[in-house]
Amino acid sequence: MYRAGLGIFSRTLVLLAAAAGAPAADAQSGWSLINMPRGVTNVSRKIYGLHMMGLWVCVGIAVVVFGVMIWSLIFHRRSRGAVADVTMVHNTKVEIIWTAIPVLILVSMAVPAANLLVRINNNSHAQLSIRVTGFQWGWQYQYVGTPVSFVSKLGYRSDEARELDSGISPYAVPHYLLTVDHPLVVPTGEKIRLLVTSVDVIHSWWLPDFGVKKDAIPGFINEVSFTVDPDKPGTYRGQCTELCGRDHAYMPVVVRAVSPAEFAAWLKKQEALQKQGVDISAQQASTQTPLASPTG
Ligand SMILES: [Cu+2]
Repeated sequence: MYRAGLGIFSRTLVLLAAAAGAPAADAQSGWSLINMPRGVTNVSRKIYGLHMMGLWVCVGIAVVVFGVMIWSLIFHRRSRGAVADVTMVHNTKVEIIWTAIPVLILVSMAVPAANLLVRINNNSHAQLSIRVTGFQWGWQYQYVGTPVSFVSKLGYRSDEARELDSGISPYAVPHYLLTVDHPLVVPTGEKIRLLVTSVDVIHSWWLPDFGVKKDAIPGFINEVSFTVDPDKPGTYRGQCTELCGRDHAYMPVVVRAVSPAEFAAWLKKQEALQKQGVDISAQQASTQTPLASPTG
């Protein structure tokens, strides 16, 4: 019997063990496994940079504060004959200094953070718009201005393995709970705008490698955009990140980024299928067998 919770717990342990033992050879190994990913978009790298800057500022503050504290505890303790120095109590000069320094630190972090927020929210000049609709439990993608629309649900193998008493080890399923039957396909190097909404409860479309996380709220359309690096085609995986009910853990987000030429060919094929009245969502995608599939 395999339970999802247990699987995730042991997977986390394996990741932590790998992180502690393995050298940081690339972005997806060693200590970087417990950090956020650098990602494959300009925005995701800027978010990563901001996060690292924040981390090092915190480390610096911790070293200084705990250093002074530990030094005081050891060298100025009462058993050593230390007597409390009260000259600093209600000392205006000292109070100005220890107010001004944190303010300066906060402002120096807030300026780049605000700049990045403005940049993240710039959804203008998108080359392609896709409507993303969350539902219990999956995603519907509709390519605006085309008849192409399909539903993306948990991959067949993951779905089978997650059943109680399925007898299938999650370890035997590649990308367990992170595969779908029909991934979203986007071109690299082009600005994609997502119009995110929901038809039932609040979901959230999250793709860490793109630096994208947007709530899908019924009755609202939220905008978000991203541009995948032209030299980074591939399959990227995320999840719904708003607790949305029983199967919240079983509605992953999978995006396949391909070259613009490959995308144009794919879109043309989907349009032709749709015109013939073929239900793309009902088709058995090649992703159902993720072992050998390049689309997975
Ligand atoms: Cu959800």
